[in-house]
Amino acid sequence: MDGGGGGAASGGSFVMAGTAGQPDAGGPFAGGTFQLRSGFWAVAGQGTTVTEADLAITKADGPDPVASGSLLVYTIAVTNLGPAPSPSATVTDPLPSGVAFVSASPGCAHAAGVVTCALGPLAPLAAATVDITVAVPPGARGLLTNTASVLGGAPDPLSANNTDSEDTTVVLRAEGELAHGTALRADLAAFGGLADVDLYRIRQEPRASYEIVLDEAAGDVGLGAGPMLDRVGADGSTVLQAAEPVGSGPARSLRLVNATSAAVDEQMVRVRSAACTSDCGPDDTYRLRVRETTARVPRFNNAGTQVTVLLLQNLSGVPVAGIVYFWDASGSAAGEEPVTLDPRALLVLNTGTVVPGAGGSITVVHDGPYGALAGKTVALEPATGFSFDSPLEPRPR
Ligand SMILES: [Ca+2]
Ligand SMILES: [Ca+2]
Ligand SMILES: [Ca+2]
Repeated sequence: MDGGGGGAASGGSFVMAGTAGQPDAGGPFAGGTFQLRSGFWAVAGQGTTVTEADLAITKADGPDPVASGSLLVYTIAVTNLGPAPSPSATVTDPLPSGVAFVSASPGCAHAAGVVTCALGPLAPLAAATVDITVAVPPGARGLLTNTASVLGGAPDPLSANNTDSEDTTVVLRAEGELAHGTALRADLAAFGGLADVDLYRIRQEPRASYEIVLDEAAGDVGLGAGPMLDRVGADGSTVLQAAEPVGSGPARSLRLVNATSAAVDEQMVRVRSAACTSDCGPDDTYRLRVRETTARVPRFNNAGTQVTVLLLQNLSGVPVAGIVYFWDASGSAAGEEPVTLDPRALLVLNTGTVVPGAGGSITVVHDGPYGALAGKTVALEPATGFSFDSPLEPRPR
């Protein structure tokens, strides 16, 4: 049917008289209403008007891998593969649990963890793209999977391409590394209203102890239950040890003792706030200071008739537990002795009972605050009445 002349007919009703058929395909068709499909080769078929529009969605992410506590952008593209125009296209994207919505392209709205984007009409072979920016939770690690789907305003002959999933690997991000002498200030601000988690790496040398003090908590960090300071495992979340309050304020002290003969590299120190779980900002700050608390006495000697006595005094108001390590002149382990000291107590240890006949140096690791222990060794030579003192001092680093 033709509207006449050289142009294509458009609009209007056409009446097909007689019997439509395609003899070599087995026709004729029974009578009824016929519509024309578009295209150069017009095909007559029976049924409703052909308005099928095959929408297809693809989802991409960036960056991947993404660091915990940073922003992740999902890019969603919808293409109309035709043949008919799609009067509308709506993308629905339920965000992975834990992430926080930050922003999205115009036409998108966020409610209760679901982003919905109205893309408007799409002509055949036209495409539309939207970006959705989310915040990855601080302290998170693992895999995020996000599936988005599209629904068009026209019948879609192929539903398999109406959803697409994207995986994103989240790697744990540490703020930095702590070591003896570290003094830093940081905040608990995070993207998307999430609760911040600050993670710090710390290398614990063999047979060494450390104190990490968090103080000068400002803003919300100092409110309510105050800051939370923990030693955590390599996963950044398994709590191995919680800090103790210092006094009645928000200051905290975390004291680490590595009593093993191997360095511990994988553990981390974690800072969070009990008070601001959703509204922390750049004004919510704290100070972190690190001291190695391992102490050292350069000399003891139990050779011959000499006997060395170790005196340790707990200068602090808290009980202190520690281990005294004896090292021979070549630096090899010669013995060890656990010690406990009540607040302000004095301990006298005859080292001749622990490492008889040996001589060398002593180190002391303990779970007390930095500077909690004072002491010295006194080497006595009974034959001459001569004595020699060596002071306990911080281990040089
Ligand atoms: Ca489709
Ligand atoms: Ca990916
Ligand atoms: Ca932070």
